[in-house]
Amino acid sequence: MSLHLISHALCPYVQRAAISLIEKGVTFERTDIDLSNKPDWFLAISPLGKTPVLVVDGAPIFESAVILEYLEDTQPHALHPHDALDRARHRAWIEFGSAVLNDIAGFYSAPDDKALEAEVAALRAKFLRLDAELVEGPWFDGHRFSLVDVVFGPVFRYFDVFAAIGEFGVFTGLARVRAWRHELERRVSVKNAVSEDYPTLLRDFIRRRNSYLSQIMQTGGPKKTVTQVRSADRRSLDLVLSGRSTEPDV
Ligand SMILES: N[C@@H](CCC(=O)N[C@@H](CS)C(=O)NCC(=O)O)C(=O)O
Repeated sequence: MSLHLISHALCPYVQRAAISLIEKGVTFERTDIDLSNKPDWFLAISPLGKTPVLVVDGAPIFESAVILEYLEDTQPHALHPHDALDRARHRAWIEFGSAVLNDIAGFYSAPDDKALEAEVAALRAKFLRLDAELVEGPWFDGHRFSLVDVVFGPVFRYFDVFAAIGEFGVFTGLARVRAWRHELERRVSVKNAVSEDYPTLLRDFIRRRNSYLSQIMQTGGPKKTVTQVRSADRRSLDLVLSGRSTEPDV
């Protein structure tokens, strides 16, 4: 069987497929395309004009969640739980991961400080939910690396670049999420799902957005924004957290 992943260097949905393929030890070819100048051959096989597409023996499959399911159906080293109810729960959290990616896009595209604060609050609310969901590490499902981990590897990767731009307080005090993030950034499959120049490419991409985050990149960290976010967030934080971290993070 020949597997060819049609990819974009920064796309988090592509990374899902790449991480799964690496975890499963499957050989695959990968071709990056320019999404601002989509080749005709790509448009011919991608009905929504989006990456990823996985071409299986010449047959294209689109939508990352579907690609992940296909790889579960056909390749070794299951990343989904065996039990149907557990699988349903994992699928739901994969969907949640896509909602987090939408908030991340909102964050780096926010036109002004108010919009950025709203996106930080939305992200933080989602990670608070996740923190409550995580029970024992190192992975989402305890000792078993699963597709939910596959999906959150690319999510957390964004925040390594955001952290170099400013302190946004998204993960402050969320000990379980932070521990999970730390494990995921060290996982070989997660690391190898992007090229070494990913941080540079992402910074260039953010700079070109002409968003509030692009401005912060040029003028320095958003100290005022963080203070405002923290005070707005304090009540929900106090309800949820038993310990408080003062470490700077994103
Ligand atoms: N629901 C899709 C989302 C894929 C997606 O949004 N891909 C982006 C890049 S990360 C894309 O190709 N965007 C190009 C466009 O929308 O024109 C999936 O899970 O595969």
